[in-house]
Amino acid sequence: MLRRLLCSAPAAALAMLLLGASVAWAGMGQPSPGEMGLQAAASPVAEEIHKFYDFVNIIIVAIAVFVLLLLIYVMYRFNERSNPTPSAVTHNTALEVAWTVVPILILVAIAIPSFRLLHLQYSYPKADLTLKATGYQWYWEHAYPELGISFESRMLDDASREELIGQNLPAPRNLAVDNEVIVPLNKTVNTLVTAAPDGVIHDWTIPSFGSKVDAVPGRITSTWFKPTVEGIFYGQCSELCGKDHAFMPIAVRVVKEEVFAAWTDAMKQANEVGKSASGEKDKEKRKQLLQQKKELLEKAKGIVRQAALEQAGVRQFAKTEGASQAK
Ligand SMILES: [Cu+2]
Repeated sequence: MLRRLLCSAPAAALAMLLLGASVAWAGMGQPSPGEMGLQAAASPVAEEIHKFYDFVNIIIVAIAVFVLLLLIYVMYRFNERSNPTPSAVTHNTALEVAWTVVPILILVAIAIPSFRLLHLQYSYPKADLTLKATGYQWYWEHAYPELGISFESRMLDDASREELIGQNLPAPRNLAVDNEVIVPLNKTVNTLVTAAPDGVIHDWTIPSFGSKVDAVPGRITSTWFKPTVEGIFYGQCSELCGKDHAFMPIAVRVVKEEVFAAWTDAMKQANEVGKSASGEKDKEKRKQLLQQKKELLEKAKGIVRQAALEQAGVRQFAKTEGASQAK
């Protein structure tokens, strides 16, 4: 009960106002225990979402407090004891105009920043990189059409997570995946999202980027983000899609530009070698090429692992410093 009370939006907003920070209680890139509010922002769109959320919360709290005070006043001033002969007035034109016009003005005040935010989300800036996410039952495929790279991302089972945790790499339950999406820091990424033609609707979401868009079979939808913080950012399929809906997380790792370049190089090479392996008729040679491909993929994984280790030492889960960094 107390928790529900604490989690109500006006209470949360009041708490935020008192604390002077909107994101202090939430982690960045993933949910944190006892979290209130939104996950910390790591992209321009997410920052604007936070500002809008705070703004609307202030209005909600003001209205709730106003109505509460009014009710208390009426209860004391107009109860039977203090006001034995009630007034017979039924109309007051000025008051009626006011209680119609004031809510309209409040709605207009909310609409203006709301449309501005919507415009920001749907006015795609020039992209530095295109990512394509395809939802399957029940995993994601991620591709970089310009670079000729593509791979599947599946949720890690407990044994694989334990292994990573043993190497001091964070691998949260129901969020960690085998192949993370790698993107460079401070670059605009346009994400094209779709689902398997014979599949169902999914939704590609990363809360800290303010990115959320349905993956619809036979259609391409899109969302953009420009990550402003290094690290790992998790999301989950956000459209009820079937029995394993809860087990198709999305993980995006933001790395330095040079790390991204090294990773794409290895992935591209692996791709080329893989192609020549499938065209190779000589069995022995093909085996060699496939081995080479495996080594290149391992190299790419190693680059990601190295970046992950460095990032894990730096920050970021449920810390206020992550939030101030994002501002
Ligand atoms: Cu799904």
